[in-house]
Amino acid sequence: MEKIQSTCNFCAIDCNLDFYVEDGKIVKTVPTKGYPVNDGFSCIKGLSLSKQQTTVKPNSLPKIRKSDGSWEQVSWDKGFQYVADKLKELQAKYGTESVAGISTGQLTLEEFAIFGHVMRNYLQTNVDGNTRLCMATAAVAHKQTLGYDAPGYTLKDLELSDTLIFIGSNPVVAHPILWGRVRQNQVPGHKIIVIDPRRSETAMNADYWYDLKPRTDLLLLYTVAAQLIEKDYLDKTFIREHTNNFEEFKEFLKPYTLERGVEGTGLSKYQIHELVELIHKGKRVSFWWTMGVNQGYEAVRTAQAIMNLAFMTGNVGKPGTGGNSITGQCNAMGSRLFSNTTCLFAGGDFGDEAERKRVADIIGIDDDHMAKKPTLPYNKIIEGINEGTIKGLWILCTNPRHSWTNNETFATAAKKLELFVVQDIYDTIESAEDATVYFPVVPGIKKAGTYINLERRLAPMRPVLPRGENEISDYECILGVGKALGMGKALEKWETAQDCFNLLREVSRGKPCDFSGVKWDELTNSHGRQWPYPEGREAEFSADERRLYEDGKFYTANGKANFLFEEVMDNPIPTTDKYPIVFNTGRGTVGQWHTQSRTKEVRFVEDASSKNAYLYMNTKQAEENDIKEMDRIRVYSSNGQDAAFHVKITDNVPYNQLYAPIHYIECNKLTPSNYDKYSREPNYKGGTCYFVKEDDKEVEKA
Ligand SMILES: Nc1nc2c(c(=O)[nH]1)N[C@H]1C(S)=C(S)[C@@H](COP(=O)(O)OP(=O)(O)OC[C@H]3O[C@@H](n4cnc5c(=O)[nH]c(N)nc54)[C@H](O)[C@@H]3O)O[C@H]1N2
Ligand SMILES: Nc1nc2c(c(=O)[nH]1)N[C@H]1C(S)=C(S)[C@@H](COP(=O)(O)OP(=O)(O)OC[C@H]3O[C@@H](n4cnc5c(=O)[nH]c(N)nc54)[C@H](O)[C@@H]3O)O[C@H]1N2
Ligand code: SF4
Ligand SMILES: [Mo]
Repeated sequence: MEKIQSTCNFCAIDCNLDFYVEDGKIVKTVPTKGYPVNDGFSCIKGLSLSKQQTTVKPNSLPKIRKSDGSWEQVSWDKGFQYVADKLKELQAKYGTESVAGISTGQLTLEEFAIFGHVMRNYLQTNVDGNTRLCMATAAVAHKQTLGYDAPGYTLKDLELSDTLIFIGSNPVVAHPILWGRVRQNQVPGHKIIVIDPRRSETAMNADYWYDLKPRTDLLLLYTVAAQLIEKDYLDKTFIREHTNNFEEFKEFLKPYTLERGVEGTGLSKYQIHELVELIHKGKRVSFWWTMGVNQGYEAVRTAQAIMNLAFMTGNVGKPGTGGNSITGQCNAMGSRLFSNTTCLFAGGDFGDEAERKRVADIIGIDDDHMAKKPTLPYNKIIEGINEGTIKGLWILCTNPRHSWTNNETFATAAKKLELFVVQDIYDTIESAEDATVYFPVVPGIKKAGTYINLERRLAPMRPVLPRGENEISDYECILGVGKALGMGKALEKWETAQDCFNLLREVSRGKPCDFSGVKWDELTNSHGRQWPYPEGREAEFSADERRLYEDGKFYTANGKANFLFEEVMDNPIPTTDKYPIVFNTGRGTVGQWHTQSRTKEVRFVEDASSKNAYLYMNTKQAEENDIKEMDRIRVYSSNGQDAAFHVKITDNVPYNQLYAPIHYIECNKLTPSNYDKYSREPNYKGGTCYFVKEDDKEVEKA
C-alpha cells in the first residue's frame, strides 16, 4: 500500500490528508498527523475525497455542440483547435475584448496562472474569477489599509486569543477545522463573541451573540469605535507609531453617538457597552470576518472598520490578535495574487511599467503582450454578454448559472454566446446546459499543483491516482488551447505545472508574498510553507506558524496602516411595505458544497440532504401564515423574480428574515444585482422579499 500526502480542495483551510492507495484505488484516507493546519483531523468533505473515484467519469473526451443542439465527441487536439480558432475568429470579428473568461479560487496556482497568461496576456482580454463573489472585498480592503493583500494571522492565533469576535462568519459550518482550533483555545476565561443577525451554529456555541439588524455592521463598528475613544480605551503608542489618519477618524466619528448606534442596529445600549468593555478588557483580542461582511453594499468600508478597531486597541501583530479575514475557497488566497485578473502576478499594478517589464521577462512574453489594465469585473462581463459586446466566454471550475447573483441574468447571457466553453469535472452542472464546448478534466486526486490557504500557507496537491487514457488536467487543457492559438515562444517556459510554479516563485521574489525559497520537491510531504519565505533567508523564516506585522510595519508608502472610513450609506435595498422581509443567504451544512455538484462526493450527505430547495423561517412568522414544517411557499424578491421553497421552521432566524442555503439554484434567482462600489462584490445577503403559501400542486405546475 502506498501513502500519498495531498491537499483537500474544498475550503480555504487546505487540510492535508494521507491517501493510502492499492491497485490504483484509494482504500483509506487519514488526515495528516503533524501537519500544522489540521494535525490528524479533517471534516467529512476531506475524508470523502476518494469518492471522486466513482463520481467523476473516467476517460472522457471534449464535446462540441452541433447545430442541431446535440454533442459531438472529439479528440483533445481537435477540441483545443476548435476553441483557439473560435476565440481568434470572434476577436477578429467583434474586437479584442469580445471574449472573456471566468476563473476560480478552487484550482491550483499554476492552473489559474496559465489561464490568466493565455487569456489576459496573450489574448489581451478580460478574465475575472469567482473570487469576486467571495474575497474581492477583503482583497481591496487589505490593499487600501495595509498596502498589500496580506492577511497577517496564523491559525495558531485562534488558540492564543482571549477574546474572539466573529463577524458575519459561521465557522462551525463553513470552516470546521478552524473552529476546532477555537475549541483548542486554552486561555483561561476566553470569550467567544458572534455578531450575526441570525443565531448561526457558531452563535449557538458562543458566549455572546449580538443579533444586530441585517446590514448594520458598519454603523455598529463606528459606534463601538466612537465609544472606545470616548472612554479612552486606546493604544495611543500603537496609533502614533504605526497608523495614519487617526485624528481624521476621530473627528469623523463624532456624529456616531451611542443613541444613533442603538437606533440603527437594534442592539441595546447595554449590549453595545458590553461589547466595548469586552474589547477593552481583552489582552489579546482577535476579530474574524467572512461573508456576512464581504458580501454587502458597503463591504470594503465594513472590513476596514473591523481592522480600525484592531489598530485603535493595538491588537495587531501580537499572538492571538488581528482584524482577520477568513478565506473561503481552497485557493482563493492564491487566486487573489496569481490569477492575473485584478493585479499582476504577485500583486503588482498593471499600470506600473517597470513591474510589468520585470514580470514579462520572467514569464517569457513581450511586454506588449502583457495585460495592461485590471480586468473588467464579473458583473461587467455578464452585462457585456447581455448587451452583445462579449460573444465568447470560457469558464473553469465554477458554476455561475447557479452561483452568480440574480442568476437569471446569467441564464440569459449564456444563450447569447457564440462560444461558451465550460471546463469542469461534471458535465451535469447547470452552467453546462448552454455550453457550446465542454472540456472534461480530471479531479484533484489526479493532479499536481499548489494551493495557498487562508493563513498564506502554500500546500502541495500531488497526484494520488494514476491517469487513464485521455485524462488531462486543467493545466494541460489550457496549455493545449494556448499552443493551438499559436502562442509559441510565450509558452516555452510553461511546459508543466512545475515549470509554472518556478516562474511564479521567481516573480514573487522581493514582493511581500516572496516564496522564492519554496521548492516544489520540498513541498511534497511537508508541513506546507507560509509566505513570505525568501530564498537565502530560510533559517529566519523556518517556524511552522508565522504571523505578519509583528514589527508594526505595513506595506504602505510610509509603513503605517491607514484608518479608512466613510459615512454609512442608506441601504440601497431597504425593506418596504411590499417587500418587508430580508432574504439572507449562506452555507447550509458542513457536507453541502456551493452549487452541489460536489456534494455528491461527500459521504452520507447526498443521501441525507434535501433534493429540493428549502429555507428557514421564524416560528412566529410560520404560525401567523399557517405554515407547517416542509410546507412550500413562493418567495417574491424585489429583484422581480420568484421561486418556491420548502420551509424549515426555527427560532434561530429572526422574524421578517428568511435564510436560504445557497446550495439550490432558486436561492440566487432571488438575490439582487447590487455590489460594493470598491470591490464589486455582490450584496448576496441583502435582498428583500415577501412570500405566499402555496399548495404543492401549484408549485409542481410552476
Ligand atoms: N460546508 C461548506 N463549507 C464552506 C463552503 C460551502 O459551500 N459549504 N464554502 C466555502 C466558502 S467559498 C466560503 S466563502 C466560506 C463562507 O463562510 P461564511 O461566511 O462563514 O458562511 P456564510 O454562511 O456565507 O455566511 C456567514 C454568516 O453571515 C451572516 N450574515 C448575513 N447577513 C449579515 C449581516 O448583515 N451582518 C452580519 N454580521 N452577518 C450577516 C449569515 O447569517 C451567516 O451566518 O465557507 C467555505 N466553507
Ligand atoms: N446567495 C449567495 N450566493 C453565493 C454565495 C453566498 O453566500 N450567497 N457565496 C459565493 C461564494 S463565497 C462563492 S466562493 C461562490 C462559489 O460558486 P461556484 O464557484 O460557482 O461554486 P462551485 O459549486 O464550488 O463550483 C465549482 C465548480 O468546479 C467544479 N470542479 C471541481 N473540481 C474541479 C477541477 O479540478 N477542475 C475543474 N475544471 N472543475 C472542477 C465543480 O464540479 C463545480 O462545478 O458562490 C457565491 N454565491
Ligand atoms: S473542507 Fe476544509 S476543513 Fe474540511 S477537510 Fe477540506 S480543507 Fe479541511
Ligand atoms: Mo467563497
